Amino acid sequence: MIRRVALLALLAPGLSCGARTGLADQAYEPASLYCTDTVFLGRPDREISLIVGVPRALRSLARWTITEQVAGSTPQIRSDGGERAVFQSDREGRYTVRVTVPAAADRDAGDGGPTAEISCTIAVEVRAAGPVVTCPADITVTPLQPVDLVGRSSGDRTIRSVAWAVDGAPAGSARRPPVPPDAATARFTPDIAGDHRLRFRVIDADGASDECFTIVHAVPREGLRVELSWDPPGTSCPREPGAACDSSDVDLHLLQGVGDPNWRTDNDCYYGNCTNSAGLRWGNTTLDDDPHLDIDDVTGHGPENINIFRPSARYYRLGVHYYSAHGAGPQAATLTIYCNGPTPIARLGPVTVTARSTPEEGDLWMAADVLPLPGGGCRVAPIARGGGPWIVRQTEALTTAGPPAP
Ligand SMILES: [Ca+2]
Ligand SMILES: [Ca+2]
Repeated sequence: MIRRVALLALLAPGLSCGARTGLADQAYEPASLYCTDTVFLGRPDREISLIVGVPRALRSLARWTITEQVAGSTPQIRSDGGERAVFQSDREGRYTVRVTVPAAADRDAGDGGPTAEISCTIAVEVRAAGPVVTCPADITVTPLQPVDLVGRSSGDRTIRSVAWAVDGAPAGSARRPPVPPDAATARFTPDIAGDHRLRFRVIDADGASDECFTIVHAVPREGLRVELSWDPPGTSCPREPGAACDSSDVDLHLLQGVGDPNWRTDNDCYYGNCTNSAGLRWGNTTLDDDPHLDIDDVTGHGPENINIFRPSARYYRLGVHYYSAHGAGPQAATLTIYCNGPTPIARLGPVTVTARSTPEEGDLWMAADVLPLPGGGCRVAPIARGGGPWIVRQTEALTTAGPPAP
């Protein structure tokens, strides 16, 4: 809204004092000033342009002054006498700026009598802007491939905290946050395949906050990838202590060949032989068809992953062994199987396994036989007995033939 300050009342004394006798034959220009009611918004220590309406004949005569200011502030205003001025202040709050002009252009032509002036005021609100954050673009990597993240933020106030966190993750992920979790620059490692949604959040000294998200797509490239997790995922000890925390140790096994009791031999990829860089040598002389166990999780709930980049065209058998409870009870194990792609071919479980006094007495769940297909993909044949999962004690699996090939 525009407010017109028409000051005929102020003009009257000027007219009556005879100050403009030199221009007696010239029509008087009505002096008027336009000040907006709209509050001008600025930010601390940043210039803001102010404008009012000044009659053309007075445009070099405007006087801009700050009449109300925030305690302790040092506002500044700069003008060349025209209808525009530049304002800046260092503190948040409300300021009043007065613009004053002579009542008419010929004010100095008179007899030294009192000079009539007109003025109006405008309001300026200086307000700090809260943080605005920017996240890195979404990115696609393979599982366990680290991603360097840089979150950016801008704002007027001091930043009190920044944090990276896992906002969403595939089922079975341990949801470990980027490292360090309290810095703008951090590194994240997706522990399993799927979409990991990361949140970057910034809070300033005034409590204002902003957040943004980056999705890390972890897409497996292996011809066969098996992920094992057990309940409840993401509560490994001692990294994330809590009520649900325990250090149960369940192990993933991948057997080449089906039917023979070859568990815990070099026909079985497991923690005892499959984690180091040398690994096992299966198939032909190339490394592509050799198995690898990414992680042996001994203090919580997985995941454990076994991969073969280019598996052979033969059956592999998947086993889950509850090695040691470490004081925890039975665990519900889940397997997720990928073959040449981002989408799981199969999910098996959850199946409850139990640990006993020795690892050899612990449950071994013979979960499924998997046949990689020549054109990519796999055939997954879950193993069942009596309508339920096929579970034996490990000692039995080591000495007797297992279920037959599909
Ligand atoms: Ca383990
Ligand atoms: Ca090989």
